[in-house]
Amino acid sequence: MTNGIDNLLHETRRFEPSADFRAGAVASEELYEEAAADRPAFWGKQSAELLHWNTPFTKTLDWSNAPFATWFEDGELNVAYNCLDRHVEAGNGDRIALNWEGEPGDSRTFTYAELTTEVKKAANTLLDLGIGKGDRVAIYLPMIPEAIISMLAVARIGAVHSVVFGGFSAESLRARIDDAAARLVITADGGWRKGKVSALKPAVDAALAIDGDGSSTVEHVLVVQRGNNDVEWFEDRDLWWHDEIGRAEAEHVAQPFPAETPLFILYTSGTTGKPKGILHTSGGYLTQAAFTHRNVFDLHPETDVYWSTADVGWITGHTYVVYGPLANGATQVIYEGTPDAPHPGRWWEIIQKYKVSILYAAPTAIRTFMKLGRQIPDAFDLTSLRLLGSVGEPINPEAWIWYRDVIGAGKTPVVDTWWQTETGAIMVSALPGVTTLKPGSAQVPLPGLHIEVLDDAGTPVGKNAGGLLVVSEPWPSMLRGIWGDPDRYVETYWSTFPGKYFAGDGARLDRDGDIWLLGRVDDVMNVSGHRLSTAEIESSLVSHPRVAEAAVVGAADETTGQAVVAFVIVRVEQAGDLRQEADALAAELRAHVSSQIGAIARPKQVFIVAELPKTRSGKIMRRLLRDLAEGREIGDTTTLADTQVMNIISTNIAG
Ligand code: 6R9
Repeated sequence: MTNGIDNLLHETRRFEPSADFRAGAVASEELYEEAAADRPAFWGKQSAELLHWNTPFTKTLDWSNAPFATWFEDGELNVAYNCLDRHVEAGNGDRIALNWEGEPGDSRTFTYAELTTEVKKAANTLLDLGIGKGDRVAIYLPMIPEAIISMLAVARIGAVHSVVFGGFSAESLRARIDDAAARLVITADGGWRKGKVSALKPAVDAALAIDGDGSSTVEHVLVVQRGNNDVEWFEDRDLWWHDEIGRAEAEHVAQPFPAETPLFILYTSGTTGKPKGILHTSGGYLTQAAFTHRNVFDLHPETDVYWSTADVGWITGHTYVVYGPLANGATQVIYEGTPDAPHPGRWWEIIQKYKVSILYAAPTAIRTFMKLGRQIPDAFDLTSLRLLGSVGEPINPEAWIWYRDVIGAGKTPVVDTWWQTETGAIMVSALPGVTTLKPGSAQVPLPGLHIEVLDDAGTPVGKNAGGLLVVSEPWPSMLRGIWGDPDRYVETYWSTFPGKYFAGDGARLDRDGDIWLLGRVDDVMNVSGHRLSTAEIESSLVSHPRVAEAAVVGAADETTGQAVVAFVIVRVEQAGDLRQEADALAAELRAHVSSQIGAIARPKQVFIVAELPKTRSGKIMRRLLRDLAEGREIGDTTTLADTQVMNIISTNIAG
């Protein structure tokens, strides 16, 4: 047995593109050939075709100061103009840009012309507040149109946004404000979540009061009225969005900026230490955002209705809610609230209402819906869907199949897209209409990218072997650094394998050379000297008909080094009387894994639980489960979406 992933690699289901899909597909086989001939030239061609450059670039990649890259350096463009005005000028001003759905059921629609006007007014407001090129603006908003308007307004004037997810605490917000020295915070009184208003402004007030002497870099707080909850008001600092926008000029001419102008900072947690401010710039980022959004999602902007369920607080919200779709002139849906408010069919109701044709969501959501049962989506008309995407974690083959069968009527392609905050845009994915799909595998690097799997010595592993995922050549939307910390950038990403970008993910190539992601390398277990991946055992558990979701950790074990410990959520429709049967089910699941993968992978313990600890972006925090499995005090839970979850799990296990 080699390294344990064989179970996943024995997945034999294959889905060829249908003739219809192939005939109408945006992507084509030729893209790979073209890109292979000359990568930088390929990206230059894509950029010139997909974007409007006020000053065309004459250079593509400059890697002479590696690992600090520039792309299209002597070109000039305006990112917001590319996402807005040019569509209006091309005669598409009446096309809907945003269909926004509030959690309580209110809705707002913006055409491209209307969105352009709103962004112009917001840009003028920022200028009136003294914000200019290079200044940092923190955005701490719910999923409301103003979040997108703010980001584009900041981009339009050459300033830099730092979006902080609305679920983060005052402390986290303050740390991010300080690190970027933000001059302005854009927030809301509150937003709707799980059926009630969740206040936001108090967190901003608290964040700015943390040092007690008001000495933060923030000069103003611009407040959108959304929750209508009472808020404290600081006269010389706070301004209502509607007052300022109400008196702003509606005309603003976008000025071009050099391609390497910083566009945004987005903080992401490292394994240890303070969050890293990942820096992205303009021309290269927008090129790959637009290219991937068009080709991976097979976007036909005249007819498609696209919905990415991500919050703008995450990279997926930046690239695939704001910049990619709008650069491509897409019509999209955005939704303020949680999937279960006010009822568990809310997502499917939204798809039915807006006739969504392309859905981009996370495996954690899909597995949650699996757990609730297909009767919920089956009650809605989902026939408008023609393409499904997945991002954020490995998607187990069973969840992939469920997604295609239940949500996609057994017909839609499912694209599993691997990428990171740092990569800025999708890196590994099938191309719909071109690639034969394999459930559970992210499959192939996109055209124009060079991705390898290396062993510890830095040698490419070849087919049918596992190792570490690297990006071997610079790419247009790559991070340009860590804000204020160039050494940490070099150390974190470029020193494991000199000259190559170390992603921190384990991966394996199958017999065809397709890529299977195995999770972060810190999730790899070592049981009696065998390397086992959490993803593989989790997939085996999820393939059991009674299991909806599973998380596996390696817990320290005196004899085997580590032992496999599994936490399992049972499907609701098959729950039965769990109290009585938990032991029997645990035994059955241990045997199931053993027969599917081998005795070495058999979990030492299986706990049936009601919840799993997840970050706000839906990634399972295995570190906390490891604490539990090893009988330690549970570590820092502040980044959990629901900080009570660990108590619930501890109680489940004790009971
Ligand atoms: C886009 C995003 C990045 C980490 C990444 C990996 C995991 C993302 C994945 C995936 C397997 C996929 N990840 N997509 N693992 N298959 N399709 O999620 O960015 O929040 O920075 O997380 O997420 O472990 O390294 P980010």
